[in-house]
Amino acid sequence: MTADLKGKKVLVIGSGLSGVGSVNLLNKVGALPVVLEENTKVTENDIRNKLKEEDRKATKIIVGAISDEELDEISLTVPSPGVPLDAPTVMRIKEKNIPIWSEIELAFNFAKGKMVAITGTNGKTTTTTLVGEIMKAHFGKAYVVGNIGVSYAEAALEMTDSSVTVGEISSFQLEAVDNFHANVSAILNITPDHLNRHHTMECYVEMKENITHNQTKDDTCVLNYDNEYTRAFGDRCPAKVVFFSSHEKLSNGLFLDGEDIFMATAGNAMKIMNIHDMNLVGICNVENVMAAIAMSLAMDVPLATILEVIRGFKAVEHRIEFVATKRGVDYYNDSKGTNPDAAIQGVRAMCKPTILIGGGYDKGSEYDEWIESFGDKIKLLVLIGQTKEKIAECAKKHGFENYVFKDTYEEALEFCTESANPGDAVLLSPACASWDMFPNYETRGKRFKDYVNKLSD
Ligand code: UMA
Repeated sequence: MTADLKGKKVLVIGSGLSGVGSVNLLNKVGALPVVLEENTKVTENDIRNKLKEEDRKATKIIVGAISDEELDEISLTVPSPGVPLDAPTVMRIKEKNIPIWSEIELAFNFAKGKMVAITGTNGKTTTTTLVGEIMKAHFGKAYVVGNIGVSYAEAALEMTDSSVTVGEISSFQLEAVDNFHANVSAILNITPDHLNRHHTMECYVEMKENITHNQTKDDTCVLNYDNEYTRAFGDRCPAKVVFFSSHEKLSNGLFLDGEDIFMATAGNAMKIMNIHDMNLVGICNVENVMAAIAMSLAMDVPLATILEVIRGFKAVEHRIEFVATKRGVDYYNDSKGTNPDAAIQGVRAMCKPTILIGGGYDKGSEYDEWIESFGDKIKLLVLIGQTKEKIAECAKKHGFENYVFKDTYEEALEFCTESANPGDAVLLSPACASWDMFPNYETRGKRFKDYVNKLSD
């Protein structure tokens, strides 16, 4: 524990997962949390209900704007990851020289044990989950936190000196770090993303490289040799670098040769597994697995344990579940993506041009963030169900016009198959519940799988 916030007023901006977790930690360490929610559609009552029961009384809630007088009483600010550091409120905070910590900085200051931190444009969630499973197999328990949808702050105070934490860390979370220090880190890949937030590719790359903040040669950073940004970072990286490559035989690090993964030290390569021994498909998953092996070895987990976990690691049914490759097209069933947040994870897991099936029962969700997550990845959106017009309106608002409406599920599936080219992916990740057309999401997912499995090769 490196910070004493007892009796200090700490401003938490945002009342989402990260804000709720930060408030919980702050209350427990005797700080006086103030939540600022700038979305005026949300009521004070909504926020109070989202907070943990024990935090409701002691937390001051402000909806809308914070006054200068109120700001003058603040000792520290913790903006949620979704709050840009050039947002007007944050600019006022900077002018007043009030320190700013991201949620992971707040959490790290109170956390204990070892930290494995994973970033990258794609593959973070799968890799974090896999490394989490490997750590659990070896150490008995591991905290899996961060961008994966679990607040690091909320878990931090439970940790002990022997804890192991695996964090999926986004570029947003790395914007305001100071003491944050991972024992083992990884940058899986960097391709253009979130440029509206970071403005330039240089800034985005710099934020990703911040995962090595405070690392020294006693620490390890796992980097992708095939990616121009991460390969170049190898020369400047403050930690000991372990590269992985799916394209080149390395003399040090992990690489793919044919269908086998090798581990090389000083030019001596040893085969460690065949890619058919894992249940994950696609070259990006081979890369994720190589990165996971490198990180786990750096955490001193025996290779045999690592390989055993990888062999048994499967996507959960209906959750970004790989179904089959038919005529060069990969089909994924994410029927469990029943809300925009979950469906964002589905989009993020894709590493090929993707045709997406969306829409379903109207739960009154907002689809803006989901549409924004499409980037260049989603080439076509096939809309079904009650929400199709609402989603189309939202897509248009965000400049995404490549959508079609289909009246039945079968028509949607057939249209996807006709429209996909070899090298594409088709993803069912509707961002909506299924109840307008199906009894449940399992039925929706099963019918997708049945359809795909009957397609000829
Ligand atoms: N808000 C303000 N002012 C602003 C901006 C937002 O008050 O200027 C308020 C919003 O009205 C809302 C709240 O802040 O009430 C939302 O905060 P948030 O967007 O940070 O969302 P959280 O629910 O706290 O979730 C965040 C991460 N969200 C983002 O980075 C956008 C989650 O990652 C993460 O799982 C969670 O913390 C726990 O750590 C999601 C994500 O989309 C999955 N991440 C991006 C990605 O993966 O591409 C980076």
